[in-house]
Amino acid sequence: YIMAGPSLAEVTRRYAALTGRAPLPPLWALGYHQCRWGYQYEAEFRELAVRFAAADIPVSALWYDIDYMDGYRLFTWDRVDFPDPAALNRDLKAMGIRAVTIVDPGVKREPGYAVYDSGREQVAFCQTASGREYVGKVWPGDTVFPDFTLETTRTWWAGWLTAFLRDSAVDGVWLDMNDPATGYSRTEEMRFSHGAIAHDRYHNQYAHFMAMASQQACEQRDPEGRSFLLTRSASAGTQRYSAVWTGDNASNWQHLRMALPCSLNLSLSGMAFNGPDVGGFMDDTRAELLVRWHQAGCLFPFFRNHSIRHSRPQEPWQFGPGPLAAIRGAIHTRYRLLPYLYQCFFTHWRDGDPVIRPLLYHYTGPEYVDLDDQYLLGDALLVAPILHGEGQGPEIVRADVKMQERSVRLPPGYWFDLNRGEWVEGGRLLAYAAALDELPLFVRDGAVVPYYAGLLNNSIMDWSSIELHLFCRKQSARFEYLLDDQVTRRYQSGAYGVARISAHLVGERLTVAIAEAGAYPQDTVRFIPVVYGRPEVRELEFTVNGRTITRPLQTEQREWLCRKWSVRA
Ligand code: NBV
Repeated sequence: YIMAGPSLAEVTRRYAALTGRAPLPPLWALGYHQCRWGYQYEAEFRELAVRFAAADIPVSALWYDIDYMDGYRLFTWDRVDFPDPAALNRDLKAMGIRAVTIVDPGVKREPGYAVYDSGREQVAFCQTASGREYVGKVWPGDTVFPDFTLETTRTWWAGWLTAFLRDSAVDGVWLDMNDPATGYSRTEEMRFSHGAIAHDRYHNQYAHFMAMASQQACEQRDPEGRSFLLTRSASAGTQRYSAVWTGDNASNWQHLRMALPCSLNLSLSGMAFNGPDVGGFMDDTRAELLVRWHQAGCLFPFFRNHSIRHSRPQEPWQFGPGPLAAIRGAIHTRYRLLPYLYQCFFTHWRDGDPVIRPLLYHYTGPEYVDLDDQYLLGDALLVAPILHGEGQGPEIVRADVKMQERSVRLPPGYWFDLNRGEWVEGGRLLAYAAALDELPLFVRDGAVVPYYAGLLNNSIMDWSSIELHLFCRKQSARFEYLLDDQVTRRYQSGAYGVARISAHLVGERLTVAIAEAGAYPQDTVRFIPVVYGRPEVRELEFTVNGRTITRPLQTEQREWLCRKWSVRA
């Protein structure tokens, strides 16, 4: 296939059209996720929910790594450590916290274990050239591998997984070791189609077919709803079934810096829903690194804190009140901007544009070509995280506060600095210093940023009122807000609408017009305009679906509204 473009955006969109676009995720999957290899007891999960609430940090999902299983047997629970997983997960869900379990492909080779027996009976496992079951060595010991390239195997797998998700009240599936990792056994000997097809043919697609089978399970379990899967390996097109994370990184600054180009390249390669292990997986993280990692990652499509067993624990509260406040700020920023993030996913699904983008996606010039330490969320928000620690780069002290400095490439035009609350002129490289609790964040002139202003309570959110944060310096602002039920897959058959929003300022008057069209009921969302950086505005002329009201702007709406993220709640 040749994708002629000519622009990077056109190439990306065409590639996405060819290989498929990521569907809209369930809203909870866009929140903050807490994971760790080593969480092992029911009490730990209950305690996590309590600690998050006490720390005033929303969390949308808790993750079960391999230790929840009985002897690493797929689709089982260790009933000593988790006597009633369904009850536990239902309790968590009532608090707005979903459960995600790891599911590896390897099935314990153990006659009498029902999953193995039924797979063997259906000839569902990969074979060697001589027609024997291919045996690897993974967590449960001798392990066989489903041949996901066979439709019959996918159906068999989906049957087991559907029952498991339903019976244990689990909402998301984490696909690991699907590269496939076979331990000490030679991977090349694993063949497909009852031994007829050599390993190489499907090596790179093993995870792809596993994701396909697993998504089938999610849809069987909830035919109307949206699935959430996360996979370590993937191939072109896997984005149709699963999100991707970037695997086992390490807790150091170099890996934090690498997370940006890694996620941006995945994004350009169609994998719209992706992100790294925030905080770093291997080795011990540290306070400053953990904070900066949360800031860098809080606007990535996928946002999960994960670490290896026996490493230093890295939940947000592990390093005392200062780092906790800074991490809380980053996570709150995420939740406040969820409506904007959701819109970015929606346009990805509709048009193929990635959720996060290198600046090169929208701006041409040699200065953008190698720029991989800052990124755009959608086309309006520029994120330039601090990627070095104390003593590693330029540092200044302002009013007794230590700040790390970096340069930010601001494209031409005006940008609103969300930390300082002021307009800055772009078209230049800006030296920018940020305290530990600051993430350098800029909004383009002419942008509308949909913003969640309600209560923060894990994944329980009410999106019936949405603030429209308007950034008009020289430009009028425009936005297409896509409307749908946010729960089902009906948007895929056209059941969505669009609210066309435009805003401009003349003298003291702000004029905002919203016109809804398309296959979705009108007036389901109450939009509330909020203006940034224009203190002279006194009056609002607001037209929604043909009805106009004119009224003085409330003080709150006239003021600069970007309070520090953490106090916004
Ligand atoms: O299941 C344990 C880990 C998991 O935590 C990690 O995220 C995966 O990338 N898994 C790898 C297997 C351990 C390999 C050393």
